[in-house]
Amino acid sequence: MLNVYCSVQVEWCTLIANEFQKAAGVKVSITQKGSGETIAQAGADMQALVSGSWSGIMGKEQRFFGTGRGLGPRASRRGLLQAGLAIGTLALGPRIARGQSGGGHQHGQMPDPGLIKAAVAASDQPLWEPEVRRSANGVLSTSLRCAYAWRDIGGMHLYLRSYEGGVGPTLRMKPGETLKIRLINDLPPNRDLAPSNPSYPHQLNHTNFHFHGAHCSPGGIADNVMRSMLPGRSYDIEITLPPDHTRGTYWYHPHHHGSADMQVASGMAGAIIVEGDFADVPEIAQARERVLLLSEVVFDAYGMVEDFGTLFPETATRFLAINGQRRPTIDMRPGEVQRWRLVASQYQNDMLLELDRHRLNVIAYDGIQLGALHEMRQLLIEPGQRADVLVQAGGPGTYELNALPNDQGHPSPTGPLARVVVAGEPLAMKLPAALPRPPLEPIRDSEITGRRTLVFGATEPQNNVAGHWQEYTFTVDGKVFDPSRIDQRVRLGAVEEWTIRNTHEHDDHVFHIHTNPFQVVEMGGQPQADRPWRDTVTVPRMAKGGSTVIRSRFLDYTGVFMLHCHMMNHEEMGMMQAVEVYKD
Ligand SMILES: [Cu+2]
Repeated sequence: MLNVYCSVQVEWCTLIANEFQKAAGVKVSITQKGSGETIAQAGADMQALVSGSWSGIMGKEQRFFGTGRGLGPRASRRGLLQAGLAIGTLALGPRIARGQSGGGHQHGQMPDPGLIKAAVAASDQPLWEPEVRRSANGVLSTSLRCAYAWRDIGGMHLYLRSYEGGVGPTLRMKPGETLKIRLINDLPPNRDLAPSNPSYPHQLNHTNFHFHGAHCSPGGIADNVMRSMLPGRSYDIEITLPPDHTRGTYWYHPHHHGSADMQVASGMAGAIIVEGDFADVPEIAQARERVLLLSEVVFDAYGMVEDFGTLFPETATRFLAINGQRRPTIDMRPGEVQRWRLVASQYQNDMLLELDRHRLNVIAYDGIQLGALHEMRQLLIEPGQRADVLVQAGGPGTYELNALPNDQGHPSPTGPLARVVVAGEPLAMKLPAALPRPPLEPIRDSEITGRRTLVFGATEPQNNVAGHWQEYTFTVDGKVFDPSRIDQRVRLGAVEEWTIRNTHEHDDHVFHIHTNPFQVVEMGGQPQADRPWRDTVTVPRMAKGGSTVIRSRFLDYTGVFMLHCHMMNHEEMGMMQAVEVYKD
């Protein structure tokens, strides 16, 4: 009797079991047990079988093939090899072609067991968009499983920490509704039990959940990034948006200090759409929507992300991707207008976007509607930001969406992101002539109740190019992050103007604060004519003016939340502060 322990991916287990029954001539029983690790181990075992380096089933007890008595006389190596090959062939199902591994909840589709070097084209596959999960009766109730998964990205076969086996699902909800998530942390135990230095990456399998850009409670089981969600356990998250919440494109990602950077760099991110913006603008309401999560793909020689050195050098990016695909194709009809929800889920660097012979017409930044179309030839998008753009297709042809050379103190990564293929019958669509009034009132001088200055700074190694991450320090107000310290105390109801200075000669930084959006008043000494509302903004290096001035209303929510640089290498090394909004 062969006992096969199986996680939620029952189809895969049944397949293996049947093949083994045939090949080895033993009875097989399936037990629902285990996790993504088990499946991954099975994948590794099968890979070893196929390559001929496999050394025995008995040693794998309690992993995938638990056996009480061994396999019996007919379990020949050749039989097992045939079984492995058969499974390997069968496993090249549709999910592989979409660059996604098996998500546990999607039955009826063949998961990617990680057996065979990807039979997936490295690029030029039709754009894949994440699964959509919607609210019903005022609640979006779902689960999110964090686990390792095999992923085929851009011709590379990678083994990464993931949500639901790949790019996180897109969550769609409305203002006033509640997001309820059961977060299942199926990552393996941490290798380190305690951090040697809280501002060095540590405990990479701890996680939590951050709703980036949400105006909501930062405490309790809401958008609380001080929570630790331990491997092997499950947690409830409950986030209620106020009825007047801004409507637009938001996103989620882990925010546990010590592991957030490694997890986001592995692709743990998903979009959240707060629905209902531009409902009365037919040109936008009729446009086909695309969710595009931008990312910088990094991995080590094992196809994994396990060491901070894999992501820290400024040249770490291997290539760029959208929704876990390298240079996918986006189909459009001539004249068609599409709405692209761009989410800058890349962990570290800026991207300067340009679509060959097309304009990117911005209608919202960071989930907050603009009052007029911003027509851009090139669009700079920084880690954490979002931009909703309308794209109107020109004549038939193929057009490249590229990340162009950009100087952020060091060169931003460049390369192809997608190809837009325009073909078929023309569509008579047009861009809106005007946009409705934006949702948030500008903050007037007379509203300001206080001012403060923050300083983003860094120390660098003598030889920057050869420098290792251990030689750097990233600080706010001269200190690295300390979770036991409150750095900024703000009275509930305050309306403040903050000057964020950047004393770092080498890099622009990216200021992000939780819970409340802000208006950008000045950047690099230049007054901002339209004073855009954002939740993430650049703070230029000294040579470019060295400061950004913002205004924010600290209304509705008390509690502790974070401000930090959204270049996540910097955040992880300490460029973060805790803010407490208190009630008198
Ligand atoms: Cu930074």
